[in-house]
Amino acid sequence: MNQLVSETLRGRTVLKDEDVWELSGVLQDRYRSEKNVVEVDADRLVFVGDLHGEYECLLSVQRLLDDYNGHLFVFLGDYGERGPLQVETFNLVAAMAVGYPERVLMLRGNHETASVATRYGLYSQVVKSYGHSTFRHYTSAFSVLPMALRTKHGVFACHGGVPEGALSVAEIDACSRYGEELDSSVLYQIAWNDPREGDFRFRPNQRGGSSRIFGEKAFREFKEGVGFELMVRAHEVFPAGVKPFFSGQLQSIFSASSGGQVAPKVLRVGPNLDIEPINLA
Ligand SMILES: [Mn+2]
Repeated sequence: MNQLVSETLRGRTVLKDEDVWELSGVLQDRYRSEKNVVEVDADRLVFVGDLHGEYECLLSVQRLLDDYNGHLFVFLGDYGERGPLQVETFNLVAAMAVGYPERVLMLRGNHETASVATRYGLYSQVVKSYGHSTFRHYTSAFSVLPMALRTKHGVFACHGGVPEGALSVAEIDACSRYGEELDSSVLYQIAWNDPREGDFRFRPNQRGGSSRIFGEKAFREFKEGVGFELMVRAHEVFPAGVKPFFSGQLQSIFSASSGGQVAPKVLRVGPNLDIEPINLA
């Protein structure tokens, strides 16, 4: 394993500009050629929701790697913004993704774009510690992160949820994610959309942009088209840290405390699609 990666995994948080460039480079090498929807055989997984710069929560997740040996850990995006240690949080997840490529998968959330990261905090934390050009190494890393995961045993996972305009993995894979922004409307919505109960397809979303609210009708059509039984997503704060939708066919997970609003959790999914929320103590 690369020395910088192993030191970051062991808790080194102070990285020089050149270190960030190197870490970004190895992360890009790891993910550039992956499809938008990564397909895996794993049937035991641990899903990690938004971290938003809460490095302590990430350290709790890192400790679970040993307890849940044999599980694939899937990070659903939103590493920066809001919390105190955004740069450190992104760096450690990146080190986990390249240090344990068979055990850790890093997906792209709506905060992994240049515009959102500039407006909401990561940019200011990066330029406080590094030169402006180093921010570009972060946005280059964002641009390669895959958008979603599908497992053979029937899980589909992404940051936001069901997009309007795609009903198959092939249609999602046909879009391009390689940019600082999510220019594809389908990929943008996979990172931004939110579920709500009700037998409708799509409604406007107060988050703005071209984000949508998806209802059970859209969920059902997407589930049949893509071919899965359980969707796991993140993106929204719920006090319990986990919230089911559509009779439990969709689970929303959040892994940061958000200033004490949330009891942060990760979600274990087993071989029979059995689920177990795990507290991040
Ligand atoms: Mn989000």
